[in-house]
Amino acid sequence: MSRLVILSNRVADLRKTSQSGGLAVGLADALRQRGGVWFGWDGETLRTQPREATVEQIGNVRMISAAMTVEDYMDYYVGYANSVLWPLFHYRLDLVDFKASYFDAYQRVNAHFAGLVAPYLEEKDLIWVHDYHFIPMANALRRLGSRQRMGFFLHIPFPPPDLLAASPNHRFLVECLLDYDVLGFQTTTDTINFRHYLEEWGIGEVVDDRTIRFNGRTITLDRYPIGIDVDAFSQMASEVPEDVRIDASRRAQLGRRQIIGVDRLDYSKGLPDRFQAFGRLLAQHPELEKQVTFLQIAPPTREDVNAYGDIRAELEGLTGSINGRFSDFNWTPLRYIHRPVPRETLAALFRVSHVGLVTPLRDGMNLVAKEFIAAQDEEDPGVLVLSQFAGAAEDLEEALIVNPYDTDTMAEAIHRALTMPLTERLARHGALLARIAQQDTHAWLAAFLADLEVEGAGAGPRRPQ
Ligand code: GDG
Repeated sequence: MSRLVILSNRVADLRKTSQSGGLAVGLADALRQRGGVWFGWDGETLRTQPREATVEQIGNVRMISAAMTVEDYMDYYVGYANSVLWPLFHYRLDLVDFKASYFDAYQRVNAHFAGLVAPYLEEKDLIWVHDYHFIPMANALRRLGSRQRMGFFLHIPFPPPDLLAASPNHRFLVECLLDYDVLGFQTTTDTINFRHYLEEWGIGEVVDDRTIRFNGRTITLDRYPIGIDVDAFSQMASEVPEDVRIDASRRAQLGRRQIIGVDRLDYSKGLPDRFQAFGRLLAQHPELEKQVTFLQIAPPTREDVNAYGDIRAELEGLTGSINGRFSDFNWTPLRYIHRPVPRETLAALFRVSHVGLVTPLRDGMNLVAKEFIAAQDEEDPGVLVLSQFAGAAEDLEEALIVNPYDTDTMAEAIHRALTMPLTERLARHGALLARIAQQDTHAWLAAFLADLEVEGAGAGPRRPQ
């Protein structure tokens, strides 16, 4: 079995992966099984560029992490990655800030990181690059002479050709993606968008749904829907901590049901529209007074990007106006937590909630949707309300699927979820649970690595260096 080399924006702490998300655990397991390297940014910014990365050997895995300069952080991480690619790939051209200095930094940092990791690569390694921060990584490594098989997985959506074409660097980005041997997307829609782009711009040759020829090489392209470790998460959710249990039983005594939302505070997650839908629900259904509460957990992220400050101010305003209008001395309808919550608490909160709201305006997959399903009590499950624009909606069709821009209909879907009879809840939840168990994190890893490992595929002549 070949060694595995993973490159991702951040590396997880291999000694503490039980505390992190399922993705980190899954990748760490795959690394331990095969041995290899995990490379990423260490989260530090420095005044000057350190020449070397920090290397730590943990069992058969070498963890390599590197700092970046303040300038690179501002132009590459805050700039190109999160003020150009993130909004562009989430269909938000209005928020994109194209700057030549951002694009320069993107290429510079990828080349620099490639130089740091290259000395640790072995000839037979499989190299797996993750996400939009590192699109040019294969190109940068190939320039340094790396000939290993390389795969790329995009965790976020791939936009339609016309949207992508708004970027001055669209051709560069796509040609960099074609430097990989395996290209993985979350959904069928993403793979269609990618193939359409190639056809419209006359780049390469689309041989069939899974195969592209480019510069004499063969590239495998597919959807690999990411999942969670269903058993581990439902086990965690069933161990409800004391404070969550007390809170839930107090609510039960009052006959009050809980709606829950958990998202990084990101404009792609559709939080203002969701808050408005909750306000609409209370206005349209006065009988719900004191019968329902909505708990939104939205920890801060990427606070150095301007658009994230705007969304925070908007949500604080909406929370105040909804609570000001509907609260009573013994009822606060909307509780909004702008801090991270421990994973164990989250899992238990999902379990004691009756409705899960996952209503992004655009999302690669959305793991919260899958975590909510896994956390439910199988005999008395809650209901998932899911945006049609989350990648997860492609497979989770038994959720109540909503258009997050349509607040009236979203409010009605929440009402339907709150009043759904047990038999319907059981039928929907059973189907959803089976689906997420089938498409779990192990299936995702196995499918991607099987394509990356295929002997001979993509081994045609490389692009001239
Ligand atoms: C990207 C793509 C794709 C959230 N708040 C807390 C917390 N979380 C955890 C959730 C979940 C994870 O963070 C978020 O994952 P999502 O998939 O929902 O969204 P992104 O962060 O945007 O992830 C997405 C994903 O990559 C994987 O490919 O699905 O589409 O955008 O696990 O539970 N965890 C803790 N405290 C919090 O307050 N502990």
